[in-house]
Amino acid sequence: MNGPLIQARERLSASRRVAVLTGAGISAESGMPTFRGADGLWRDFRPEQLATPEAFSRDPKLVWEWYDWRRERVARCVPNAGHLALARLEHRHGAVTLVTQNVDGLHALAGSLQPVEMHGNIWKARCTACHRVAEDRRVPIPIPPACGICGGMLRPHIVWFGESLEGEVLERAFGAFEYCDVALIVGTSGQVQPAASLAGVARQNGAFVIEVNREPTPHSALADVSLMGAAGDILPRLIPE
Ligand code: BV8
Ligand code: ZN
Repeated sequence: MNGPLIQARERLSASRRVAVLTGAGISAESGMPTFRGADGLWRDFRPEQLATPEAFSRDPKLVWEWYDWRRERVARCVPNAGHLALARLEHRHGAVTLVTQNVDGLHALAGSLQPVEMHGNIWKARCTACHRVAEDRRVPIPIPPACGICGGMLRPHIVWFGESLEGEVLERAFGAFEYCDVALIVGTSGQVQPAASLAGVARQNGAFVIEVNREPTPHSALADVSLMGAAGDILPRLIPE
């Protein structure tokens, strides 16, 4: 482990531009269940069943109950050493773009300046009528919540399966991985598109790819260095205080 970790640390400190992609694994040590782990979110439902516009139009109450349950869990979570190490990298390095698939807001809480939240944010709600987006931190949230402006029904401001990501988000995310010289992929199973394509984009542009995960993933084949272990343990050694 030490060889690859030292190699990764040296590459990171010598890099000009770093692109980071995180997934649910970086929040696991904060107490958030991952999507596809054994304690996955709402075991009896698969995210693909609930996190869809069809599920919401069919049963908005059930979908809001799921998000209310997750918001209540997220509200009790604090950033862990992995989130803090990435925030340290941003403040120390200056040219870091952090892209996350997570909707829990923990990177911002850890001090990351402008995390690119590819799939939205669980603390934001969007009106299905006037499309106004606002932060809403009520826990529990009245179900279904109504827009304060027009009374329309609110939905989570989150990208569901089958929904396109915002253009500006895609530009920032793909731009970061196209031009980075080091890509750091942390705590993601690499199942969900288009996030799962970012590491390959970095590889194609000749970047040095570092993976941090508890287990091998599809990213491991294209990583220059695959550091197996918990993000909260590895990242502080990769980005020491
Ligand atoms: C889109 C919001 C255009 C919801 C989420 C190509 C082929 C097949 C299907 C598709 C395709 N292209 C598009 C699709 C459809 C779909 C898709 O990819 N489906 C998958 C399931 C195959 N993609 C989309 O619909 C996307 N939209 O492409 O628009 C379009 C439109 C229509 C039709 C086609 C294309 C939108 C995707 C966004 C979905 N929304 N989240 C919510 O959160 O409520 S995705 C959801 O999965 C979460 O955001 C989550 O972050 C994300 C990815 O999961 P991971 O983060 O990787 O989490 P996971 O549990 O899987 O893995 C955790 C990892 O951590 C593991 O590897 C584990 O080992 C590791 N780990 C655990 N503990 C630790 C750790 N590592 C380190 N330390 C630890 N302590
Ligand atoms: Zn409205």
